[in-house]
Amino acid sequence: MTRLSERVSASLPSFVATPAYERSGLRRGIVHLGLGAFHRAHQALYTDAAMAEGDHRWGIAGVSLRSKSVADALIPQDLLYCVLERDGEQVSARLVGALHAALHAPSQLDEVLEAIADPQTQVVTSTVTEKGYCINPATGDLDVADKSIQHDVAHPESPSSTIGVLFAGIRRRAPAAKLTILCCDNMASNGDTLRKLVLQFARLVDTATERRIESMIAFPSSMVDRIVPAATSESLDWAEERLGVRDEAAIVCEPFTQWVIENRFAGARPAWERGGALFVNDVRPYQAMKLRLLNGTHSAIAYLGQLRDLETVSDAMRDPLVGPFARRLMTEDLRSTLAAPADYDVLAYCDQLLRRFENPSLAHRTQQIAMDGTQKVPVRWLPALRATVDAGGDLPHVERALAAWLHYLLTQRSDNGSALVISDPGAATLGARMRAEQNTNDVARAALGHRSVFGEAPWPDAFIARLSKHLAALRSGGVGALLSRAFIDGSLARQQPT
Ligand code: CS2
Repeated sequence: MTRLSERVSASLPSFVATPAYERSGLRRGIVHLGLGAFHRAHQALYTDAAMAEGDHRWGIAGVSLRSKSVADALIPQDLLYCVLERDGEQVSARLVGALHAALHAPSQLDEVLEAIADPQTQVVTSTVTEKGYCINPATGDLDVADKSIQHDVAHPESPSSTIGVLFAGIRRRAPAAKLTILCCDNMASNGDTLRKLVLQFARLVDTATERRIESMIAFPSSMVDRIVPAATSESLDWAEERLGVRDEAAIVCEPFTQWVIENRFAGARPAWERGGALFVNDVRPYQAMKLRLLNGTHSAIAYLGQLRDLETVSDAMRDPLVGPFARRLMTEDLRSTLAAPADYDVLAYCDQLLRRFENPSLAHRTQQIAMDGTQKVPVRWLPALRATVDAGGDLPHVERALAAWLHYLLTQRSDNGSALVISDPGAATLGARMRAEQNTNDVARAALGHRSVFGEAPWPDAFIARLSKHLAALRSGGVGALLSRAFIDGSLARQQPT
């Protein structure tokens, strides 16, 4: 089968929209760290739209910080790839032309640092996942015990971590050159958080650069949203059938996309609003809404789904226990903890989210979302839970979801006994703490004592007792006992108008 390239792009089927600008004029204006599927299906598309009217300044130098596989897939394709948006039988597609380079930091570090230092680079964006920032999830501080941070502090010219690479690139920039660093990962106040991490790193290495970061670099926050399952051989084959060419970097994702960006840039920026991005003064209400309602529910679906051997989110949504539970977790518990952005119909937003989760054509694996829970849970569930239980209240669904996550880490088995793959570097110590205890009350206390996830402050006894009860239900009868009919029906009854 012919491989996608500039040469064959003219013969793509007519349902594939192609870049509305001349790629030969493309200049580099953005460096992106973390060239995974999410960036390629999200920010790169907005950048394509921003260049549609001939502003060629925003070509993206995409950087992979670990694996070379994305660069290897893209380079033979002249850095072109397709995004196929799929909902049921409906498909639309776009050929994306915004990439200017695909770099592999471990083998091309100098080129990466030069790209960040280049005065034409106005914006650095990042999607490196939560754990890619070497953050202590409970405090939001740089994890100075992390091996890659320790290495990069000792050898700041040859960094391997995201923070170390950012710092080394900034250090090479001309002192008066402004720059905007835009974090696009699922963390609350992600811009402020990244700024804090970079400054904490700089303080350990060189305070002159620290001062320059403080005065010359803007770190706006942003909320990003699009469900982008990892590519599989099936999704690549499916794309090939539709495209008539082989695209090793093709992405199949949902049609929905959203990007809300804090309007705080140090220099020039692409006109991402042409692709539908919304620029606002305060992104925090949008972030809280998305992180709690979408990502919070996603994580619950992921752990319950894993325990019940449900492979995808849409399988879980069809499950008679998990589906109704997910709806209530979102619309009752999590919604009650939010101050929504002005003029936002949160219930309509929830309905839309649940429909997105039901999309049967996405094959979004629960195992993918279940990854890195020790980073995700503190962002998605714990702020709401902490505020509620400290005020003497409860969040019955979130508390059950938390018990399910702990049980999943503890047993590493589904309710049917199949072995589960736990992919979370932070989970081993938490799992070991729990396994050292016998009765569920001690297990709950041991887990909540894991400070890098659950924070320093003690959790109320009443909450620990409830968590212990849920762990006991899971131990005796799995998810079926945790989400008993009586509970599901009871929470349904609570929802009825009186
Ligand atoms: C998911 C997110 O994998 C996960 O943890 O919850 O990647 C989610 O699909 C996106 O944030 C949707 O915008």
